[in-house]
Amino acid sequence: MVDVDAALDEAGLKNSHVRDYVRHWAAITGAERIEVVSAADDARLIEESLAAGELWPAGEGLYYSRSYFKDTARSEERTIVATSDEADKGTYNNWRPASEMKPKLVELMTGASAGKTMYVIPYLMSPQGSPLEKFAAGVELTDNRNVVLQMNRMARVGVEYVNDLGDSFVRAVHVTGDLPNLGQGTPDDQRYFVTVADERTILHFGSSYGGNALLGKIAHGLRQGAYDGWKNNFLVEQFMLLGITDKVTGKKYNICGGFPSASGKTNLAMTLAPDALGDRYHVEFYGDDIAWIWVGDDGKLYGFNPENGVFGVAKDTNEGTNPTALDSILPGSGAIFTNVAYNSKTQEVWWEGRTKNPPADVDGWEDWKGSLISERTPEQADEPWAHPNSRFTTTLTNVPNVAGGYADPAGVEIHGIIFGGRTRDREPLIRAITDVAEGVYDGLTLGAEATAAADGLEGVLRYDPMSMRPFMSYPEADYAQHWLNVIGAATVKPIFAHVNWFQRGDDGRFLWPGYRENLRPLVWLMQLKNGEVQGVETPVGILPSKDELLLDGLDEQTLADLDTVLTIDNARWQQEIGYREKHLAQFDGLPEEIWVAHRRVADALEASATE
Ligand code: GTP
Ligand code: SPV
Ligand code: MN
Repeated sequence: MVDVDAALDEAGLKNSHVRDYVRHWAAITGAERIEVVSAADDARLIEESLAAGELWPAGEGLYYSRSYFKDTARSEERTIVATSDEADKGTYNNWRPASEMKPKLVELMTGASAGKTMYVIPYLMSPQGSPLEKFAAGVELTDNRNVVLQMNRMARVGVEYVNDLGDSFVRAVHVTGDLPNLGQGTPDDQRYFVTVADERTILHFGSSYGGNALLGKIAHGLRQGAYDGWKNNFLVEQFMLLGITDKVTGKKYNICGGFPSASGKTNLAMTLAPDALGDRYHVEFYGDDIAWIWVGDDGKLYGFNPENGVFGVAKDTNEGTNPTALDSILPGSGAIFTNVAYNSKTQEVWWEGRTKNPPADVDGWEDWKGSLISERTPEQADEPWAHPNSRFTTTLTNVPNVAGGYADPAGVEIHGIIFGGRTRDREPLIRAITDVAEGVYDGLTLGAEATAAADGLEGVLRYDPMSMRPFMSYPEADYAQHWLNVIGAATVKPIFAHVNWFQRGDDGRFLWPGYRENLRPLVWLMQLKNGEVQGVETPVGILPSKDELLLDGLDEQTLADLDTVLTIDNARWQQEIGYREKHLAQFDGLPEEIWVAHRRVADALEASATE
């Protein structure tokens, strides 16, 4: 038997509850060695990973890794939220009884780390000293060194975060499993990604990538966090968080918001002011994927980013779309690239959209699976070099426009909450909503277009309430009520808005240039909140009039397309109302206030159609 106590003593891990937990799982998983890690171990672990061939150099202080090709960062169909109360069963949380799932996971994990090191990662998913800190501490146990390196970048890691906490930490156990033999995506899939929410225990088996393996981020930072928030009066959301400073007035506004995965949270949070507005506005980055939000003693709404790093989508990241992201992964940053293309001779990395065309000289280039590009058959010529969900991992301190106060335990005041999907028609550039119930209703009916034909009908959304569908941990009706309660308790209310950067013309082109230009509608929203502009009332919210948007520097085509992106297609909206009704009807016991908001919007659309 491995000497757990010796390893814990050596690391100064004194919390007896943590020690019992490590001992318990060391016995189950059968790990051969125990190693407690802290952020200070990163350089040594990097060297070990390079020597072991788990990581490759990708320039000075930059690293490259590959996940097993059948592994996925997230697997909704294998993800379960378990509790001991069937009333916790919702539409999207794949609820199962804890009594059924725990023995299953123990069985899968038994002996599954034999011969491996079990790393003990004490972590914190919040700035230190925050009022929500007691919900943010956890200890991940993992048998995978790369997971440690990822956690070191994405969370605050060290024994100091858990030594004085007693029993209030999340138990997060990750066992990789025998990746080539897990039947990923087949009828005998062996994987399970379980959050036992009422026991604050996370048990993930069968992956070593992304949210399936870095348990601080998604499993704790979102699923467990949301469940804890429900019971303790705060909100936990898949939201980006940014600050906009008006350099002329000196006023600062903070906006958070949810966009379904891969719909542009990272891009928006890292955005720079467009050149024409750069003298007036400055944008600061707080977070790109998660926000924890609460009402302070002064009645204002506050939020922080619980993460310490960015796990960003590589695809389409370039000087035009996201120069900030490129600056955050420069040599010396310690960034890790996963599943992009790699040149084993020059140690360069590349992904689709990094440059218009892939490198012309394919010598040394390997695709994300490690196959040489030069050996591709003509049929393989069109396959992407990088996986579409390839990512870069870098710490917040590397993000050039990270806000000075990003780690402030007091958080920042939230002035606006936005929702944004991917919709090729109907959704205007921005529509503001001042009523809280209508704002919550709008979040609940957020969605992104079904992409694959099999996913659904043209024009029908895959609804993704508040962008939390894959992370929902309790029933949607309770979730809606919880939102009404928390925001209702704020004496200074945020303004809501729905945004859409993805409307397309008949020829398929994007009608709005997006990216840096997205600052323009956000500035308008804050001006509306301040009463500096009036906007135009419509049945679905207040839209900017054309002359209210700051238009300096936009091209002719964009100016012409504004007529489309700033109008409401009433017939299309009425059709959408029908789809929404079915969507909301899935949630038993939805608060009446949400239905009232829905009917108010539906009636207003009908009235304006017959005007
Ligand atoms: P997760 O990390 O998966 O939660 O996703 P995310 O919401 O952070 O997504 P991300 O920012 O990585 O989304 C990237 C995708 O959205 C890329 O394909 C971008 O090119 C595209 N995108 C982002 N902003 C815009 C925009 O303003 N306009 C257009 N047309 N595309 C955009
Ligand atoms: C997402 O898929 O929304 C992510 C990446 O942010 S992962 O952590 O892998 O879930
Ligand atoms: Mn995400």
